Amino acid sequence: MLNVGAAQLGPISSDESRPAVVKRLRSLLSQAAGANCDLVVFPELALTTFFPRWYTEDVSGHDHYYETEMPGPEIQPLFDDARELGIGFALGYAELTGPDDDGVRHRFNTTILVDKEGTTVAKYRKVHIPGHEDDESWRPFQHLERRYFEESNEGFNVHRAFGGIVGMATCNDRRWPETYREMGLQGVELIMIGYNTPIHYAPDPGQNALQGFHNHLVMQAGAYQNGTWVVGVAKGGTEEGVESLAQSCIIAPSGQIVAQAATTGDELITARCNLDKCRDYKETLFNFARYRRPEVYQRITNQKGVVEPPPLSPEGP
Ligand code: CDT
Repeated sequence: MLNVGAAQLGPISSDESRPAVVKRLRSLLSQAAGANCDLVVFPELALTTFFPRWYTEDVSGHDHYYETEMPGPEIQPLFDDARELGIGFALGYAELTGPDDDGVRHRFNTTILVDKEGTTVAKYRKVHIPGHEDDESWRPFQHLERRYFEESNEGFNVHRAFGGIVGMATCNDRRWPETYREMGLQGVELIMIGYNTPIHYAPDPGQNALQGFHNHLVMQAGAYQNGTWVVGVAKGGTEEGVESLAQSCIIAPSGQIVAQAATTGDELITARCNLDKCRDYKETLFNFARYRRPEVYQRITNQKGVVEPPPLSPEGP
């Protein structure tokens, strides 16, 4: 049994200081401790505004939104609280690494998992980076994640922590079935996903009204098809004029939503997650060892884009 909190955040303005944001996170952590939570999940980029909505000519123009150490002195109080309260957390933030062997620093959209002793036990760097690289002035706001973050090649690793097998994914990752299956194949029992999802999707605004539906659709399917709990946590509300989806939720291995946020602001929702319920699915319908057919799934890893069959010949078959 794991008591899990999803700590949804409302908007963070571009001039909100790290200490002010950390105060909000600490308040949610303390509420979660009051609710007897073992683990709290915060959203993607939980320390800053969603800065990829603005273009800077020089990529380093946004470096003040990145963390160069974790925890740095401004974030340390959150880790101290975790240790004192005996509660773990997952936290998304922008990571700027130190120089590698070639002197290059790297930017990742990162989530860490911190245990009840306040120790970082796992790190995940976002794999599926959405949006675009260059300024697209026709959009009402930009989605320049592909300018400000590298795609991680580290994949979807799972970790023995909090008495179970847990994994992480970030925002756009939740739309890709491979995310869940990679972790499902490692026996994952709880997947933590933070997100910032603007309601307006400029390339196809017809999808705007479906954002909430798609959000739940993908996470519920991922939970059910892999027999795992999924915790989806938003930074929602209207941030710097851009409305983002809230609807944070906790999903059981049955695919059913067992808790959902009612507001678009800072809000904690909780659920008592029985990790053994994963077996109901992992050992029956989705008994991978018995029923999967990887020998006929080769396109999944050998091919990236769509390859259609050859066109029909005008002479017929
Ligand atoms: N942060 C993030 O990954 N957001 C994306 C928006 C997609 S539109 C560019 C998401 O999948 O919700």
